Amino acid sequence: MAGDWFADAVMYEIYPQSFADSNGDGIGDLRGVIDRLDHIASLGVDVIWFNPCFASPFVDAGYDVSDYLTIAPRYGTNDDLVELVEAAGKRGIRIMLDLVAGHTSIEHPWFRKELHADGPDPKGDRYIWCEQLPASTWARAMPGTPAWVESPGPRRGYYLKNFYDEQPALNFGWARPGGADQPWRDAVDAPGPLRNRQALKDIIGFWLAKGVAGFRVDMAFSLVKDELSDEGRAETVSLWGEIRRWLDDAYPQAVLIPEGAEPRVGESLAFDADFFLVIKEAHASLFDNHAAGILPFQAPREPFFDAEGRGSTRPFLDAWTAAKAVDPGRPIVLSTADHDYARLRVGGRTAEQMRSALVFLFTWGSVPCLYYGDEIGMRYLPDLPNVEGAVCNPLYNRAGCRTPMQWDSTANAGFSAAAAAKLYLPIDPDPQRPTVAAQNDDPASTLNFVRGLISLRQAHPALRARASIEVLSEGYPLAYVRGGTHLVVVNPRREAASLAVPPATPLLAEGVTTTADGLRVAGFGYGILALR
Ligand code: TEU
Ligand code: CA
Repeated sequence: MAGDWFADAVMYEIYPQSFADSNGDGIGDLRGVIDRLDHIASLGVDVIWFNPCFASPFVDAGYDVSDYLTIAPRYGTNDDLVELVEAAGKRGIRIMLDLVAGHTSIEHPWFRKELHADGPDPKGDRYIWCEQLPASTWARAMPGTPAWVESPGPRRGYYLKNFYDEQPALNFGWARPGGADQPWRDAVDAPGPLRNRQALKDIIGFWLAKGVAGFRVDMAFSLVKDELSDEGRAETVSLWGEIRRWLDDAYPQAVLIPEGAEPRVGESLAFDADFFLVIKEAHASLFDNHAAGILPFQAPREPFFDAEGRGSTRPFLDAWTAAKAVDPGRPIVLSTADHDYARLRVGGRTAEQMRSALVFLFTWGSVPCLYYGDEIGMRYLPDLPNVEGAVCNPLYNRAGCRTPMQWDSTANAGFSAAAAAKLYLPIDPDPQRPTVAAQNDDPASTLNFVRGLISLRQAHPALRARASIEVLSEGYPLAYVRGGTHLVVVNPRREAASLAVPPATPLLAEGVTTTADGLRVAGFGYGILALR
């Protein structure tokens, strides 16, 4: 099947601002990544996904694109990207980019042109405009603010946004601005939507031709707008279907992974049912980190990885089952964390506690995605300034999971030669902060634990995404059999637990002892075992 390589992959997410600054301007860049490829290769990962690195005014950290075909000058040039693709390729690592499909920046020339026009473009509007506020309020607009934004002019009226006001929604077709009894305002094959559809293919093709392996697709569900019925959703799915067929033909190895189309733990699955259909046409789907029940943030319940053992795996297992029902063969990406939420090391979580979470993330039947810095246990920093749209939600500051990578004990933790005050975001001020250099030579470090886990996974196909999962115990401890041959147990709470399991030989374990009829797993213990 097209894009088949992906099912066996381990991903690594790089937030480009914060990885490595090669020219001392205080912001990470592509040359910095090229210089650090040996570290990434040492992890054993197969593919790097970058958050958007295209020209942008960076109101939302680059998720507000002003030119899809040009690397942002702060990160380098298109040639640097090609050099990165080649240098990574030599180490067996592919490069994936982030496709912001549903909206642009207000500074994109497409938007500037429509803003400065007297009225609709005779060739079809690329954005969604209305003269009077429609009855529908588009309740799903993010981040919880009105979806229609009053035009600053000269053009009068309102435009529809996708996220921040500075991110106008692209027009892929939109329905019934006046209410359910009104006709579609722009069918999906109206001139504006057709122009955007072609542009989307052109952008995808442009980067794939440069050797990129695929895209994580930002808000893939958001293309066709109709909050009043499932219709817009169905139209969005068929639009992705068209792109998928074109891709299978032109670039059969390329993958598209939509974000935001997965069932969300804590939200009703009925609500999600039509929502995640978008993944029908994709190569994989992406569960966000708290979907794993790992992180305390935004979960309306205690996470499963809780020292007191107050959580449950049930919401996660339900969401997993629902997503798998759409297509059992399609891989699901589970991340240690990402640029939108907390880190794996949040609150008081210790290295010991992180290890059981990491065992779960790297042996569940998913494609793991390691968020840069999680391999050394960088912590989530509360109370950081609101940089580049980090605060989008009164509950939460995204800057805390976006701080610069901690390489060594030199100035700025080796991230940048700039004066500390010039850094895009501050380095974790904790003098005990973990670094790559310190952990490299420590066999007991989180870094070497992650390396060991990835190499174990690569050595045993039963631990990878394609092999079956049979859950033996869904509470504390969590226990499951992979591929009929490997047993995994994780006990993320403080209290020890026992369970009856078939005889097995440990491959990697901590705090696991054999009892008459099974295993005793100490608090925070884990084991990956070969069934005998
Ligand atoms: O996020 C979309 C999304 O679903 C957000 O609501 C997410 O849940 C939120 O950031 C939680 O704090 C994507 C990107 O991941 C995000 O960084 C962008 O800001 C957003 O799209 C707009 O492009
Ligand atoms: Ca730089």
